[in-house]
Amino acid sequence: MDHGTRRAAKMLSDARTVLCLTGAGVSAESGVPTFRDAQTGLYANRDPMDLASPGGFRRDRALVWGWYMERLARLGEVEPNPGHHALAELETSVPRFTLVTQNVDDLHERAGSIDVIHLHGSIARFRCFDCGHPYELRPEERTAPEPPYCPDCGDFIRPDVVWFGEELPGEHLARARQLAMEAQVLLVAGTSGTVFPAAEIPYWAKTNGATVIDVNLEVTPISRIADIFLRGPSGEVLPDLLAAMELFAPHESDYDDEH
Ligand code: BV8
Ligand code: ZN
Repeated sequence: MDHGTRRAAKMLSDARTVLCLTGAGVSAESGVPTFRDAQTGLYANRDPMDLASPGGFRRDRALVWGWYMERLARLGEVEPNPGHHALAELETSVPRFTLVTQNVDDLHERAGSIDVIHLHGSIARFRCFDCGHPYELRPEERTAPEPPYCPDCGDFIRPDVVWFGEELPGEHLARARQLAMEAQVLLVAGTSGTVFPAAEIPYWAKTNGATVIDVNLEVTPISRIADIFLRGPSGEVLPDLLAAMELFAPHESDYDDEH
């Protein structure tokens, strides 16, 4: 086991409050392409930042709707990976553990994570663009070329995600900020730290004196401020981290000696 993993495991074992921030890199190993991965086919030369925006939807709702329906269909074919499962298990061994994610998939929940904050919404939820009326998509509407209409006001139905230029859900961001200010350890995994305000979380944690552990394939602005940078795929590094924590877990024998 490398020194960084051992140090990170010790910090996590000793911590009572841990906040975990994940990005698209955690879902990448389940086969969900990250936001920046080359868009495929029809979307190959489209800027995801434009597709994931109100203007993009208003300009070409059929194109944006098709992109989301394709991503939603792909989500139905993938499973949580060992990185998701490791985080779900970590939640059971840390007294206060919350997972805040930028991801719009449900893989953390499917792996068993309970206290999950979705900063950017959910690709499997829908609402009216104008009046916000929640909408249950019918199966046949998933393959329709255009989004359905809102039964209340007649505007178009859209994915209940936060698009670029749109505000994040205030209560989720406020809770994430509060937890970042209280956390003893912030564990970051699979994010480039380039999308704001989610990318502020590591800086809030640092301000509060938290130990920041970053798990990524590449060096990012977060790695640079992290106390421990564990380079590697989250699907391997996170389970290794969990296994390493066993070294510091109180064992029966520890108690026997005392009694
Ligand atoms: C807002 C939902 C303002 C849609 C997404 C400063 C402050 C506030 C805003 C801004 C600001 N500066 C700029 C802005 C505007 C903008 C922004 O941040 N732009 C950036 C690009 C410069 N922010 C916004 O517009 C936000 N809104 O602040 O509004 C406002 C204020 C008042 C009133 C009105 C408005 C809204 C941002 C939310 C956008 N929506 N998702 C959808 O998914 O369809 S963000 C989207 O990008 C995804 O959620 C994703 O998480 C995120 C990042 O993209 P990815 O690259 O895919 O993922 P990530 O960055 O996490 O990178 C992948 C990483 O994983 C890489 O580092 C890679 O190395 C690593 N990796 C890959 N494989 C693995 C791995 N690591 C480990 N293991 C592996 N196997
Ligand atoms: Zn409506």
